[in-house]
Amino acid sequence: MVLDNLAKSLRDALKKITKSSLVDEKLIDEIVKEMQRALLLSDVDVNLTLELTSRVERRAKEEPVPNNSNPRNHLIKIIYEELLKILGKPREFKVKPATIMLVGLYGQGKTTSAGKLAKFYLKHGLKVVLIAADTQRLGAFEQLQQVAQSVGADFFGIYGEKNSSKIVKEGLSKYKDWDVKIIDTSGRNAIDNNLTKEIMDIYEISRADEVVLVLDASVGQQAGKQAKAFNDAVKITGVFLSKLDGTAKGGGALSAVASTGAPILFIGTGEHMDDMEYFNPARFLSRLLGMGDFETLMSTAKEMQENIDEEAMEKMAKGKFTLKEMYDVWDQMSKPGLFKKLFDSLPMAKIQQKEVDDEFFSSSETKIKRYKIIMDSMTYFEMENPDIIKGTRIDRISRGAGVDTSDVKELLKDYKRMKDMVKNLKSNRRILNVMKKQMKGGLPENLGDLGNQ
Ligand SMILES: Nc1nc2c(ncn2[C@@H]2O[C@H](COP(=O)(O)OP(=O)(O)OP(=O)(O)O)[C@@H](O)[C@H]2O)c(=O)[nH]1
Ligand SMILES: [Mg+2]
Repeated sequence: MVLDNLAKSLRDALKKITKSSLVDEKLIDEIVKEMQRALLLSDVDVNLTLELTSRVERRAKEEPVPNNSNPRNHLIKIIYEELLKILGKPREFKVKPATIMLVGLYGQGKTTSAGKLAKFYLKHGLKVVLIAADTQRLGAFEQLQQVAQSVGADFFGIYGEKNSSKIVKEGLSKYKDWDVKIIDTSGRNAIDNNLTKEIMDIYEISRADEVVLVLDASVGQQAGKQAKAFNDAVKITGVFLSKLDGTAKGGGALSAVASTGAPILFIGTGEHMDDMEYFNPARFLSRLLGMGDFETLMSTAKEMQENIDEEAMEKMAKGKFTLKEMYDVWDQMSKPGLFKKLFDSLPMAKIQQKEVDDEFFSSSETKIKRYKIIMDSMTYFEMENPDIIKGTRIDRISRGAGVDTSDVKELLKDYKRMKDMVKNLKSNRRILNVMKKQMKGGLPENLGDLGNQ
């Protein structure tokens, strides 16, 4: 995980709180000191650190503990809220067709991040082209070409061409029907007029939807100065904070960039093309503190109560999940969007979501009808024991239902996927139960309960 040291120190502090028998001034002072140490070591600005910790101290000592909480949970909540403030506000980011310019100084990670973004969009099923508009760096053309190849994106460049605007113009015209165009631009040693002009020219031509500044997090709070300078010069729409994996100064970089008001959109967490995350401050902080996906859990618990058919879920979460249950579930699934909503709202399900495409959830009426017909051709025993449905049984069932054997196989495949999701649902159920219990106390009493799931 990124920011290992900071995470460990903050988690230790929180553990100390949960283990203490009493929240008194001595404990608050100790916690405040530990937080200061941890934040300063992570290169967070001294003033920012002192402001943050004095707010924690004042609130912890002065604010009355709400009736529905207890002193320990209240202190943890204050720490969470104050840390969240220094991470900035999330900017809504939708995966949709876009032209994106990546800008930044030499070696910040522009080309690598361009590849990561391309892969991210490709995974969402969009058509992506990478445009090589870096005319400064020797070998920039080949490097981006290689990156494009490795992620499976299209590539456009004009070898030897020094006019970046010309490259962008031709690239955008040739690939105008592509969903996402990502432009890798030239770096410089520092922001100067040449760089500003080049960026502005490319912006004029491309009318880019996003001008994303790529910043190397290993410079710590200095990243904030760069963000401000770029924002003043060319108006960026967001920041891609790269190399957060390899630095102890990440806290400084994150907080300093956030304090400029430029939203951090993505973080780079390694050299590989998958090492990128969309940055959501609350989610990031919850994970850092080992609270599980706290925000999501909170909203999930609420949504569960509002939207989810508890009874159906209860049934699924208990006991086995055979084709019989699946048959019942199809009725639920025919309500548009219900299942997707259910799985979307479960934090752990996100892991699986990648494998669960929309098509699966929006299963058309015809598919459901076909599945029901197929299941009608099965024996009761087969419905209860789907694992035995192989070879000749598949032949018999498909003949009986008047469908192709591949339809039966497809049904079995969907069943397996659902079964896996239900398994997942059970572990989520555990988390939600912990949540429900703890919600009365404001925050999870025992962080380990959530952090380790
Ligand atoms: N550990 C780690 N390394 C990264 C990350 N992003 C980029 N790098 C590495 O940083 C180095 C520079 O990355 P590039 O993508 O070439 O940077 P650039 O901004 O395009 O550089 P120029 O084209 O020279 O201006 C490479 O060795 C990358 O592998 C990251 O998130 N984590
Ligand atoms: Mg480059």
